[in-house]
Amino acid sequence: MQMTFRWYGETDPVTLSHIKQIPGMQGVVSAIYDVPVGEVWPREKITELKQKINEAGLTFEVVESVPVHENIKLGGSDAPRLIENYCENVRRLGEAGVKVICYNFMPVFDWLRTQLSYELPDGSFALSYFNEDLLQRNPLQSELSLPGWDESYTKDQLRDLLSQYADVNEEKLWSNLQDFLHEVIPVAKSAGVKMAIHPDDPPWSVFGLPRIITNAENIDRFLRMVDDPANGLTFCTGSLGASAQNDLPAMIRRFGGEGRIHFAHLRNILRIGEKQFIESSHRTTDGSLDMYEIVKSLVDCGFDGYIRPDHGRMIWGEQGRFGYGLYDRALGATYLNGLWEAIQKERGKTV
Ligand SMILES: [Mn+2]
Repeated sequence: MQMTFRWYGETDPVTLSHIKQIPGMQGVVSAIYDVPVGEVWPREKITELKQKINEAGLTFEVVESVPVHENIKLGGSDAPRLIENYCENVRRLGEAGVKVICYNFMPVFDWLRTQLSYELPDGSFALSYFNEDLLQRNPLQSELSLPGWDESYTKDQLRDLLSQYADVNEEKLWSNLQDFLHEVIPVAKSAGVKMAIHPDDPPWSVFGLPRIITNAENIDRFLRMVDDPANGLTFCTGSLGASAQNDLPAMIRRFGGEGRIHFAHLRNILRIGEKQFIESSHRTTDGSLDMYEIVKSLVDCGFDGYIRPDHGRMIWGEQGRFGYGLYDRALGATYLNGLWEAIQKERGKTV
């Protein structure tokens, strides 16, 4: 296992030297943020980013994310050109030593929350999701954007995009995903890169849009579409765990056992009813997910990929990018390292 931390580049209030000071931190997960979605990333930008991270004593082997252009998800007429650009990015990242690319195939919206600063009883602030609040919102009335998104839209762009999705049901989205995988996976394979799809967050339909990477059955269907280790998963516990139907340790044993989990986002959430949750601290007793069982399942299937503590709360007065502050994510990494060491030693393995 390699412990990593997401970093948003020079504009991120969290610095590389702070990240390096977190015990056991080996690498940074980042991306090129100033090239429009669908375009090819210049080699110099990739090299410069890698150099900066390496100079801080950290590796750069995971990219999160190379976003998939909406016209690929829509199956638009320019999808072949956009997929070719995507393949070129995969080749260039492979040349730069990147081993895993995280991406998602969620229409229009990336992860969605209804509150970015939900105050917990201890005075810390967390991201939260209440479906009732979402249903009361009309995405066309307010400009929706979240700090973790790769793209945000103006009202006009959003209206246009949502109308284009009117004909895209789940089966159509599956078929567009298949077209994407058929082109991208062989390129990834020869570039020495493993593609790792991020599950839909939350794992249900929002604003009537289809969402398909949501449960074990659908993940199995996804893996079979191109049955190759280069076609794998980012196992995000907070996303999949928002649905009580998902048995996360069982899913890890099943898909990790097949060598298809390349990257894990480990965080806890507190489910407080159907389609309602708060992003709690990482500790098992603070949320609904058994983090011990989750880490144990990863150890037991011989997981040797990358892990990162996912979102954290805002604590100790920190101001910054919601979900991506330094302190609580650093505590999360330390907790996960502790679980990892204990379970490895319990199994008679070295850490
Ligand atoms: Mn995640």
